[in-house]
Amino acid sequence: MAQFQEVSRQSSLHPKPAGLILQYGTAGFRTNAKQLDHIMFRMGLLATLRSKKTKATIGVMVTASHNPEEDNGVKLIDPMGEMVTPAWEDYATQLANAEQEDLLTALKDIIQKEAINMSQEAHVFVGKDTRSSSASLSQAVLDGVSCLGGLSKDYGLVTTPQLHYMVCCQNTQGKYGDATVEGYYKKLCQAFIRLTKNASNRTDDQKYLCIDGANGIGALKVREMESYLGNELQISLFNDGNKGKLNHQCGADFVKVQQKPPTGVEINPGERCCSFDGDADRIVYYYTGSDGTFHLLDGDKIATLISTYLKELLMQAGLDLKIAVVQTAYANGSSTCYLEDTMKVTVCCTKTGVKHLHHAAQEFDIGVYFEANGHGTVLFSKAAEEKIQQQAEDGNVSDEKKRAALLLQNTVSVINQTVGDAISDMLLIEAILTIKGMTVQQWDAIYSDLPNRQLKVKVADRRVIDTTDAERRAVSPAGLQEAIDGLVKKYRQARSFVRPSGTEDVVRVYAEADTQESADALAHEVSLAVYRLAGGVGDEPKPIH
Ligand code: 16G
Ligand code: MG
Repeated sequence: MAQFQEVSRQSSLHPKPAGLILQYGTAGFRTNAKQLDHIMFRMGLLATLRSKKTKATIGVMVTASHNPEEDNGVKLIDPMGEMVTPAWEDYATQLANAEQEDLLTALKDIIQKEAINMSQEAHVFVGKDTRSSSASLSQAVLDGVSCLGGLSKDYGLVTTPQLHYMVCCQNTQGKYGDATVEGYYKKLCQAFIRLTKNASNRTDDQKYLCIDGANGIGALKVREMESYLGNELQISLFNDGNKGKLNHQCGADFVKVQQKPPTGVEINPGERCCSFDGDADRIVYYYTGSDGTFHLLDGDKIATLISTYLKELLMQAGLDLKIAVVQTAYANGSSTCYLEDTMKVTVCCTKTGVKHLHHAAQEFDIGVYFEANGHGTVLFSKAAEEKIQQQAEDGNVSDEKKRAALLLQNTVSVINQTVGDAISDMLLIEAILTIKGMTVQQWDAIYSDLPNRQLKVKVADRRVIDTTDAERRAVSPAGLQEAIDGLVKKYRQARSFVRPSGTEDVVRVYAEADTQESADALAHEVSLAVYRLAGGVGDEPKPIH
C-alpha cells in the first residue's frame, strides 16, 4: 500500500536511535528532547490509527509539563477529551520501541489486532507548549499523521487542557463548546462573569490575583484571556516567559515540592497568589503571612473548597445529587478527615495519575477529583447536568432554589471537565471565593494540614516495589511493609507509604505526622528501609535537618 511506502520513506527522516527504549509513562513519553523525534513521528502514526478506529478526532499534545526546558514529551488525547485508554498506551510503547526496520511490522500488528479499516478518514488535533524543541517535534507528529493520510489541525501554542477541550468540542459537534481557543475563553469567561457579577460587597482587593505563569504556555494564554474578563479579575502576571527559564525555580511543582514561593514574583503579605505548571494543567494557591511564613493551598484544599461550595449550592437548590471527592494516597490526612467527618462526603482513593482519578470520579453524579499536586477538575454526570438545568428553568421553584441552580449551571460552564485545567480551576476558585465572600486566609483555615515530607530513593530497579490498596501498602519486597508499619507506630497521627515513580527512575517516599520533625524523621527512616530492602544505590539516605 502506498501509505506504508510513505511511512517507510518518512520514518527514515525520523530515525530511532538503535537500542533506545522508552515507556509511555503515567502521562505519556517524557525525556530529553533530543531523544524524541522518532517518538513524535510514531505518535502521529498511532493517533491516526486511533482516529480511524474510533471514527473521531484524536489529540496529540507536545509537552513535558513541569520538567526542565531541555526535556519534552507527548500526551495522547481520546475522543471525549480524556487521556488515551490504557490498551493504546501499550501500543504506544510497542510502536515507540520498534527498531527502524521493524516499524512497519509493529504498525501492521496494531492495525490487525484492532481490525482497523485503513480507508476510514482520520483527524488529529496537534498542540505544543513553549519549549524551544516543541516546534520541530510537533512537525514530526504532523509528518506521522500525513503519512497515513490523516488530516491534521495544528493549534500551535496551547495549554494541554485547551487541546483536551478542543478534542471534546469537536467530537460532540460543538455541544461542549466551540473547538477554538476564542470559544474556550468566551465560554469560561462568560460563565465566570455571570458567577461573580452579583456578588455583594466585592472589593478591589478581592479582585486582585497574582499569577506565576512558570515561564510557560499558561502565562501566554492568561495574557490572551485577560480581555475576555472585563474588570472582574485584576491579574498581575509574573514569570511570563520574557526573561526567566521555563519551570526554573517557579511553577506549581516547584512551589508544592519546595513549600516556598517561586522566584520572580513580588508577593505582599496576605496577597492571594497562584502558580501554574509548565503546560497549565496544575495549579496551587498560596500567600505569605505578615511574619513571612508561607501558606500553601494545594489540590486537597482546592478540592475541599470546591466540594463545600457545591454541596451548599445543591442543598440550596433542593437537588439530591451524590457528590464525591477522589484523592490519592498523597492527600493530606487532615483533608480526608475533614471531608469524611465534617463535610460527610464520600471520599475515594485511587492510584496516582490523572486517568485513575478521572475514571473514579465518573462513577458519581458529581465527582470532584484532585491530586495534592494541584491537578484536578470536577465531573458532572449527564443526569446531574440535566437536573441542574431543569431546576434553573423551572418556573415553579422558589427564588432561592432558582438562584442556586443558576449558580450551579454557570459553575458547570466555567469548568473544563475533560482534564485538570489551571486556567479553568483558577476562574472557579476565584468565583467561589467571591460568591462566599471568603479571603484566602479563611479558605486556608477550613482545616490545618498535617506536616509532611516527600523524599526519593534511588534503587537498582524500582520495579521490585509493588503496591496495593491504591498504593498505600507495599506487597514487595518482603518485609518492607512490616518495616513501615513498625516505624509509623513510633509517631503520632502518622502515615507513610512508598511507590515507584511513574515519571522518574526513583522510589517515592511520603510521610506525615503531628509535627514537621516527626514527619521528617519518619520519611528518613522509611527511606532507609527502602534503601536496605529494595536495593538502594549510591549513598545511604541522610537525615533531614
Ligand atoms: C504525572 C501525572 C500526575 C502524577 C505524576 C506522578 C498526569 C496528567 N500527570 O505528572 O497526575 O501526579 O505524574 O508522578 O497524569 P510520579 O509517578 O513521578 O510520582
Ligand atoms: Mg502538567
